Amino acid sequence: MAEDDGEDIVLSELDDDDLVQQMHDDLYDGLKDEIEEGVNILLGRGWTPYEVLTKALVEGMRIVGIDFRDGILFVPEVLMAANAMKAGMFILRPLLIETGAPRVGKMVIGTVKGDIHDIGKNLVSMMMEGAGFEVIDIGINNPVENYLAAIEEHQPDILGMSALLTTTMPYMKVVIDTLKEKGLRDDYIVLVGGAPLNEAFAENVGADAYCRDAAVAVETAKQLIAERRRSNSEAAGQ
Ligand code: B12
Repeated sequence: MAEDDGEDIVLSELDDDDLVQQMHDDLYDGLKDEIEEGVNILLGRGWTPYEVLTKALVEGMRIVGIDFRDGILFVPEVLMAANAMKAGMFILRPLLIETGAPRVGKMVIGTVKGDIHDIGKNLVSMMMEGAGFEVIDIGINNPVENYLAAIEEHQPDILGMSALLTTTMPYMKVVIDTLKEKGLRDDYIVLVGGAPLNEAFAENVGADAYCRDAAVAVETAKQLIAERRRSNSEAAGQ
């Protein structure tokens, strides 16, 4: 995006604001090494992993998304940006997770059939792990059978589904309806997310909640698990 005037930019010499700005440009240009370097510099300056994630990476990806939508960027460029973003997330992941918190619950998460977007899902996984959840990530392009196999094997508290396409989001209903048919729906808290979704959609497909971002996902997960445990113990006490 931003043209430099031929001179090499030394990232470590930029102040925080300029560095974050430069990282948005570097993410846009799919410069993986520069993103890794920028992440490390900000961490070295005392930024929290969460701040680096949201202000440098997620915000940069938001800008990429706008130009993709407007036909200024195309799939190959967005893939490069996504790779750079993932490289940054790779550095942050262990730092976000290293809370030593006791496991507060378990989640199985995956992107639905036909959909290969996974950055948002990965972010949710990281933030949930950081909040003390055990997360089993079953990846992308999951047919209903994969969700069923994973919940049977791992017995999670939460099933999370991600979709970024208007053509794939209806598949969430297929999964939830299958759970209902098998009498399993009430055994799990079902959370759904992805840019094209909203609360009305979540209600419509029979999910427990829609979460607009990873931070909301953590809060919602904690709240719904607490509610569920409370009502289970009340039921047991009666
Ligand atoms: C990166 C990207 C790609 C990359 C994906 C790389 C990857 N590994 O993920 C590539 C280049 C492969 C790609 C391909 C395509 N893409 Co694309 N892509 C995007 C883009 C620019 C960014 C998505 C992203 O990563 N956002 C950043 C993350 C952090 O945000 P997020 O995903 O929304 O996740 C957050 C929340 O939604 C929520 N959340 C997400 N999942 C979940 C799950 C749970 C359980 C919870 C609780 C919360 C939650 O929390 C997350 C973190 O805060 C979006 C634009 C956009 N604005 O979304 C288009 C976009 C989604 N893509 C689009 C399209 C059309 C496509 C293609 C069809 C293009 C093509 N012609 O081939 C293909 C489809 C491939 C497929 N079958 O899936 C359209 C969809 C339009 C529509 N109405 O359906 C969009 C909206 C762009 C646009 N405006 O045109 N894409």
